[in-house]
Amino acid sequence: MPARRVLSLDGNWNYIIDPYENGFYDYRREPFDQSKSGKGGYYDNQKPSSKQEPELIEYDFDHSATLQVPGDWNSQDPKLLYYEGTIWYKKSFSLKPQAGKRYFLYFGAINYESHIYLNGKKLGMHKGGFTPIQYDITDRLSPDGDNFVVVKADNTRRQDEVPTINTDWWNYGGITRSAFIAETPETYITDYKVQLAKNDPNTLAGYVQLSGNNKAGQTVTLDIAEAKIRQQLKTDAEGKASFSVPAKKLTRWSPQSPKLYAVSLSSGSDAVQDHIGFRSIQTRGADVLLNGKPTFLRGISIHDENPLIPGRARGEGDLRMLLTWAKELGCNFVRLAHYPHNETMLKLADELGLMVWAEVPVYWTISWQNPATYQNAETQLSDLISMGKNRAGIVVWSVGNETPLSDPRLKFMSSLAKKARELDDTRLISAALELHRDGNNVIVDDPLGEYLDLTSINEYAGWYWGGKPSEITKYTFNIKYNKPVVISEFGGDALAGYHGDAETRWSEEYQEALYQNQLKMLSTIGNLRGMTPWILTDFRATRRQHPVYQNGFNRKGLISSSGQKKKAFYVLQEFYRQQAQKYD
Ligand code: GCB
Repeated sequence: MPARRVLSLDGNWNYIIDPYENGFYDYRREPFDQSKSGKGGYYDNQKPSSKQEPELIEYDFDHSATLQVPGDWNSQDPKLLYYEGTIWYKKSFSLKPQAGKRYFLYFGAINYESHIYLNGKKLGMHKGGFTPIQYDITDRLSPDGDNFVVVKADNTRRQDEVPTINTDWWNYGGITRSAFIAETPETYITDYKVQLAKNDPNTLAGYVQLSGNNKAGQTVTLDIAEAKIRQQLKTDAEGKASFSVPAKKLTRWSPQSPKLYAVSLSSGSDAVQDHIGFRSIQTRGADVLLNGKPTFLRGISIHDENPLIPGRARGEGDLRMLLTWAKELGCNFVRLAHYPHNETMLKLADELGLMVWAEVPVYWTISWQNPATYQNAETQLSDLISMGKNRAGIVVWSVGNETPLSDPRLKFMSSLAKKARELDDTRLISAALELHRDGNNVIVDDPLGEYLDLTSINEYAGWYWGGKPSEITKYTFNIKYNKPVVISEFGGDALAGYHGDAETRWSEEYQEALYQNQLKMLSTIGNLRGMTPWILTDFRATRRQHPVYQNGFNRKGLISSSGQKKKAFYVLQEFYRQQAQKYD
């Protein structure tokens, strides 16, 4: 519900570090919130009552320190840098509910498992560190206006979760994205989709969904004033109004001209506004067609991290900085790896003219055989698609990254790919695949490729295999599918300011030579239609232990953790300049 924020909950939240989960379990390890009274946990936010003898209460939010929301906890207190476990957050707020209104509590993201309580009562539990959480709290607000919300955030890594225990990024915990309360009328617009129809770029198609007691038989108005589109629709018994409107004259969104239209939807006393772009994306043989015209995806991979903090990006300024760097590199495309990024990021990409590859954290070795793990991945995928479906920039849904071949994995991944297509057949479906080698032959024949629109591989010649950068041009690619090839990763670490020759690992010159030779090698792939090298900026990664060159950072960034551009940045920039000349 970001369109109708009424009360921001961003800012200071009191917090309690609770590695033993004393605020959740009693001394017999039974959860307080499952007990008869439901009481006893930190979510009670209990205070000694003044009249009686002072009760024993062994916590006190109001005298505890504070953390900033949005923001991970790791980067806000040195003792939390490596912390994995539970932290309790509390914020008091005043809001008097008005008759005839509904109220929703919204969190952009909480990593990873969250239990959320309002005024001492549980609203629910959510898993997944990168997707929004929302509860209807209309009947839970206190009539006198004094309220408090308590969140148990737990970033413990577990094998059966999504992602699983092993990743190559920092396990930032906490309420990492904005929190707020939204207010709506009793009957309200809960969802909408306004996009060009599949295979018919001259038609706008979509729906508006109402919720609430009077959702059936209501009039809904779709208004795109600038395009002189105004339609009155009627909702069906389920509160849904679908539409299909001629849209020949709409200016198409593209990176060269990222045209967005002000779209307004209203019904009764409710109204939402959005800025939406319209474009088509398809493949034909080896080509990616944007608005019917072949394009080359000049991309870069990005984590949701501001390397200068360093920590999770905390607001629009951080996100704009990342995308401005991508534009400076000459990109028309970004891979938002390896999990759903902030909704603000998706909107900024629309505004700045960047196509987007959006991904779910099905990364490396997930528990392929566990049905709950699959369900979790599918829910995260559905939430991502739901959040991004009106964004013109998003052209690719990626269902995972570098997942090792096996039958259970193929079943899991192909089911996810089918699900993505079922939820949204107007965008391309992909996944970052692996390769295998036979001599100088690089072979791509992962059977998952059948289910995907692009052939995307992560390929680390010159870093993890293949010898020195100068040796890699001997490799040739043997790719089973006649589809556009978009190389989802290549790269190597370089410590900014460390210089050597082209064979000195960790030096800027090594990374520069690696990019030069990678681009030569990849240019021999006939179907090459894009790439998202790894990665725009250095980022924190626990696996990266070298005390001199890494120091807890993956240094494959083209920009360092202090914002310095490395030599390889300019190699890719020049290559993209040439591609833009050819295609734009
Ligand atoms: C990969 C992963 C990425 C890592 C990168 C690396 O293949 O997809 O998450 O960070 O390699 O640096 O090794």
